[in-house]
Amino acid sequence: MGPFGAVRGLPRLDRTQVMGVVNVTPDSFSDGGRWFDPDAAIGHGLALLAEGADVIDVGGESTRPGAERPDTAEELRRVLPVVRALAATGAVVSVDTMRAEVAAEAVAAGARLVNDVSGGLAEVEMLATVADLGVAYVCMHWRGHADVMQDRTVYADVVTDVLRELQDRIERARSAGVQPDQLVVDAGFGFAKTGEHNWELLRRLEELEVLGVPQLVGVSRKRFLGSLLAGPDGRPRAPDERDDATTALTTLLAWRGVWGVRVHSVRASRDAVAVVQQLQDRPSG
Ligand code: PMM
Repeated sequence: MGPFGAVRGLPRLDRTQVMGVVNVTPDSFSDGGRWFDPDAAIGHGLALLAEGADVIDVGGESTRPGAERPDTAEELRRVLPVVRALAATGAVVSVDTMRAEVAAEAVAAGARLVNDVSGGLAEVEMLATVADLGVAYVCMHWRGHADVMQDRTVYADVVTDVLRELQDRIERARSAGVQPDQLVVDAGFGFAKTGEHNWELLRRLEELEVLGVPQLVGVSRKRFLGSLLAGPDGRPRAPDERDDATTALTTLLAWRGVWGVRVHSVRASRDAVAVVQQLQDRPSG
């Protein structure tokens, strides 16, 4: 993989980008509502920036299997103050939303990247909105909202099926006017995928390179890591105790040259990226 592709409006780095997660939600699986209060969320974003985050991803909707959706007004209420405050520091801020209106308002508040886990499927207006906004766009592989996604895990071959579906999303984005340098793709780990699907995608991630688009990987604290690390009683390891495994994956992904990783524990992943960079003779940055 690599070289590390240029994405519109974002600094070009000679290494894997580290995106830090700020979930302004009452019910995310990974951090259980700790940053639901806007001031707490802003403080957490600043802490992640101090740890070396290249991008802060602010989301107001939990995508946990079975989660209920907030309405648009509530989602705006959650994310806008956080996006505004973090963008005002000069940080690169991403908004994690499936709604065109939230994307547009967040960009007006200073966001430079729209992270749409539905890849344009949740709202038809999203792709044209992103084309108009002219900002970077993460197009993720997705097969339905949280209430149904775990019923949609049938693949003939998960890698070739995800590849084909992502190709279709990219073509739709391009037809709506999204330019090639706006695009980042994401295989959507844990979204309509079993644990074995996630591992197979990770083993064969290079196959998605034919898309010719920088790739973001979001595996941090996900359930398949909890299952891998289950205790003798068979119970999955708790989400906040999955960071070491997450960092192991960051190391491997950085070694393979992925464009970016989306993680909760930023410092550990930044350190892993620095180690890889040093070993690959690309010190600095
Ligand atoms: N995962 C979650 C939310 N947003 N966005 C992208 N691009 N990729 C992901 O894998 C992804 C995402 C769900 O996890 P969280 O509770 O850690 O936010």
